[in-house]
Amino acid sequence: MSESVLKAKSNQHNLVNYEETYQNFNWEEAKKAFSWNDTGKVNIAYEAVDRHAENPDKKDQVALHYVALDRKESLTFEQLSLKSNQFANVLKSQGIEKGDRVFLFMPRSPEFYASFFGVLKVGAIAGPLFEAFMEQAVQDRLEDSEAKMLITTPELLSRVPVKELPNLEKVVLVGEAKDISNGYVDYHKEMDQASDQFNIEWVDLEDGMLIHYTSGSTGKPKGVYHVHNAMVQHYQTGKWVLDLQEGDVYWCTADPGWVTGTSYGIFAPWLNGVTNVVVGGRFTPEAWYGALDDYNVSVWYSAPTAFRKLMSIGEETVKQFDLSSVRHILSVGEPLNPKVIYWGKKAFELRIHDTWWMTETGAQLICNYPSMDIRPGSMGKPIPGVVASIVDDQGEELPPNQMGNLAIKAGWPSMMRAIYKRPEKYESYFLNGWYVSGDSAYRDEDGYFWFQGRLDDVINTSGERVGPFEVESKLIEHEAVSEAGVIGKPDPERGEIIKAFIALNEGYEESDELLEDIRQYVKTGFAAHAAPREIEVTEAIPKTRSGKIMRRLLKSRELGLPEGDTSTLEE
Ligand code: 6R9
Repeated sequence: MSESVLKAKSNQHNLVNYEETYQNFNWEEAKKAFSWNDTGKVNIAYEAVDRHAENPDKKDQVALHYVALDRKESLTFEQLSLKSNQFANVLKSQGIEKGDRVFLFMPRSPEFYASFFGVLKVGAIAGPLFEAFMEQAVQDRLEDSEAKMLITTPELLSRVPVKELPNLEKVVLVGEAKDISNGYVDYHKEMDQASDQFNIEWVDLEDGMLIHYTSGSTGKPKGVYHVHNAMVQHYQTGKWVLDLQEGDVYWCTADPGWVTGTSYGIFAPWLNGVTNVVVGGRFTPEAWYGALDDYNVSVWYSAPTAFRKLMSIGEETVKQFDLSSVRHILSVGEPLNPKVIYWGKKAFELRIHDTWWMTETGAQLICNYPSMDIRPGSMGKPIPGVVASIVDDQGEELPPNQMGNLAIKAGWPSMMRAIYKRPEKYESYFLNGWYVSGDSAYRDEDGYFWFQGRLDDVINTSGERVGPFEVESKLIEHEAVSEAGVIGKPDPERGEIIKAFIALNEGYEESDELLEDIRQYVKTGFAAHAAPREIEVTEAIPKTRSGKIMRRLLKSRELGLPEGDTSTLEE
């Protein structure tokens, strides 16, 4: 691994000169791309769908390719526009008004996307939930948001404690609904009767659009509240970072229950008028490579956990598919290990571009651009229009190469506008004009940002600060290791010792020799103090649905403590 910089490959990208754009760009300028700049009328659903449906050159272009085990379907921009109009009419007839919270608890499907835009078209606020949530998780979110309506399927209804939710007036059932009595609405029946013409509700740029619940390190999930204005940044990052161009076929693997699945699974591609692929059902390498191949995907946005899984399967599987259409790959959600980038270079002959942002930030903030040199392990640089820095606990900026709080100058377009009903929680994110992310990082002399860890996960062993990610990254470079999760385990002598949980690649058996070899590998290849004193082999590392290693859970299991909120745990 001697290369330390990966150069940009020019012929397949729209290369934006980063330094120049950073100097000259302002968000006011970006607004000129939108119809509302001329008409004064705003709704993100109009800009993402109806605008293309009204354009004779665009309306018959496929907006959505949907594929799951038992279903395959495509919708043009015009069809998506008409279907969401129909659903907007259903919502109106059921008494939904501007500002109401309407939650969606269902698998990805064409109905999901039609409903989602229907909700936005009436000016209501959408709340997408992961389909795998169990009863308590559903209840917490519907209760806190005082949702008036839920759109779900008959299968998932058993996980909705309707009687415990006094604000919930209507439940729309998508699918064979048996018992349609008061309060329940049959999606297909109502859709069949609804007009496909609808006068969209024009809203204000600062009106509510979306709530995503996200777990903190303590307490109940927080309702992160976003407004229509976010579209400016979804659109612009779609151009700069996703490099979306006319004729692209784009696939973001994220579920809309996660912010990546809305900002970049819905808004960025459709605001840019690009064909969007949605793959339902479970992850298998064959299904994923198959989707890239079948739909000739050109731009692919996924997460390190998925890349690592594909990497562990080996290159033989890759070779069974024609992936030559893919020209740009991106990653988000957790640190992108250098090893994964080098694998990507080999497997796809492409760089994987890391991007950093959060539910609270609404859109990408620190990224690797197609035009930039990539330093594997770095998240890249702030996008134009965004000022990022490293600050101390008083909010004072730190010089290069010093680790501190990763912070962003408050005020970018897609920033959350509230934590629902918790103003003091919202305020607690800001310090001295900075939005403080809760991540620790440093910036090098050339302005590249390097992620170190969530602040609450940093390990202190014998006075040395160790970021679990760096140890995990090293561990998975060992040929036997496929996944790793690292925690600090309290130790009377050292404060904490490093304990690693690992999953082994196929063909490897656990043995004392192997574990010692892995330990030595970290010790000699990374740092002696960072070598795990304890290594435990497990089947799988617990992760959130968005692919983050749940170190908190590893730790409470290790210490025999209550597991706390596990609603975002992947099965
Ligand atoms: C979009 C999203 C946010 C947290 C964030 C950080 C971690 C995200 C990352 C990354 C290292 C990256 N994170 N991207 N860490 N490198 N490129 O993931 O939102 O689910 O709210 O998570 O995820 O710790 O603070 P969210």
